[in-house]
Amino acid sequence: RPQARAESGLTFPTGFRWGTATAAYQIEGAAAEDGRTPSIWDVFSRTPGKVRNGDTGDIAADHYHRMREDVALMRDLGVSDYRFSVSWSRVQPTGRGPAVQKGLDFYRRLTDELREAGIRPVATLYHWDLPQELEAAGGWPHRETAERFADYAGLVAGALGDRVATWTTLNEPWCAAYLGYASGVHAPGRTEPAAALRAAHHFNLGHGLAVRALRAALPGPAEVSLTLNLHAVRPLSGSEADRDAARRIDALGNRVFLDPVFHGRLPEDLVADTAALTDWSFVRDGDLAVASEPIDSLGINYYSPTVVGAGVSESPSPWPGAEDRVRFEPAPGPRTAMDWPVDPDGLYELLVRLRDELPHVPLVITENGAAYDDYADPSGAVHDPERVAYLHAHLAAVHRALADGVDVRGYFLWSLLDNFEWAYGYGKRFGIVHVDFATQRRTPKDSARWYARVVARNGLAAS
Ligand code: PNW
Repeated sequence: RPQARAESGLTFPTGFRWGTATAAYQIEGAAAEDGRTPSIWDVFSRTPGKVRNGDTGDIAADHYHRMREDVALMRDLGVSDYRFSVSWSRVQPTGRGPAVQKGLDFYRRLTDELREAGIRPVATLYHWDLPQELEAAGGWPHRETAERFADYAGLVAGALGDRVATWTTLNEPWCAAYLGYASGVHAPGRTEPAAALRAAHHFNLGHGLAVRALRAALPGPAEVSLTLNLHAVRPLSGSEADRDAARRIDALGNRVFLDPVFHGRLPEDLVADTAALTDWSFVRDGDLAVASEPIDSLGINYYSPTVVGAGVSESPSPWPGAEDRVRFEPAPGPRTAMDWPVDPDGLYELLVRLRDELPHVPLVITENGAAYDDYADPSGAVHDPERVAYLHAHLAAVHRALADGVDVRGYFLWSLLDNFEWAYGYGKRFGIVHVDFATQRRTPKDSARWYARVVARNGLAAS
């Protein structure tokens, strides 16, 4: 598929999808408008001490009221696709029962606007904002949440089915299960490692049930997908102990989702590693057949690799059962403002692994990007040279993977706008468009102009 490496730079395959990505709670604001009720992130962010600076998504980037302006920004970028998420609390406030028409109307207007701009809508059904009433009933460790998620998926597909090009069930169930229920740094802030493993299973189950609900409700064939933040796991050394640490993290971070979803099985080593926490009896007959309902592509979010060795890590840990076995070492080299290492080889390694393990599954990079402080000059122009360098290096890694036969269909840059960066609040800026949160003024950064040129030439200029 990739074209020859031309002297003029790196050209991507014809039809490669270039997009930007956002998520509802991070940009929409309007937290109490048109019938929306609190999600776990509203409750968590209003709990003192949970989010830096006490920031909440109450207003965020006010996208709910500035949607047309934001689509116009994407039209100027020239992107082919836009990945957004649907706020469950906006369309089905209690997580049960009928839809709120005004909530659905927002996404109708958004998808209308996108189609008029010639941009394919890519909708994620769950980007972490569980209706609080479902958390009160037990949240994702509770099996019923998976069933309610499937109902909600069917309801949204019934309303928007004719206007969404790609449906993604879940965004990063690793974060939602382990950061939400084990380390507690994300909503709902619980620190119960056994419950986090139950949550991981119910995410797999909910995904499969939602795939079935989508297929049943959609008017025609559509692309149905799942987005995982897979970990490019590297052992610190070739020692048996370090390699075993890497195997554990690969099981807990990657195969816990990949095996049920693509092979209809649980990793045996994962079950053994976590035996002190659970006997996995919450996995019922037939669940893994549901979880492995066929899908059309796999979305991958990549930011940094994960380097591990034998040792111990902090508690509460986002890795259930691995606290006293595994230590995490930052990869060497430069870091972003999140303190995450810049390591594009990790993305290449991950893509090649997936080519070998899932040769028939088309891949899409559904998130990649970086937080950096940016600099406004006296004219008001916003400069972010480190972000441009980060993006260039990661796209070069994607191109290298394409050249090595990995079936990558598209790339979505995280993120279109500076936004509510979860536990970090508004202090970390991932946008290629700067947002002044006091005035909601949008200013495209240098990286936005750079990305528009990438999209226009379908590739990278010689560096
Ligand atoms: C992803 N971690 O989150 C999310 O999908 C986005 O909503 C988010 O803004 C983006 O990446 C940047 O953070 C992650 O701790 C949050 O490993 C935390 C982790 C990974 C991904």
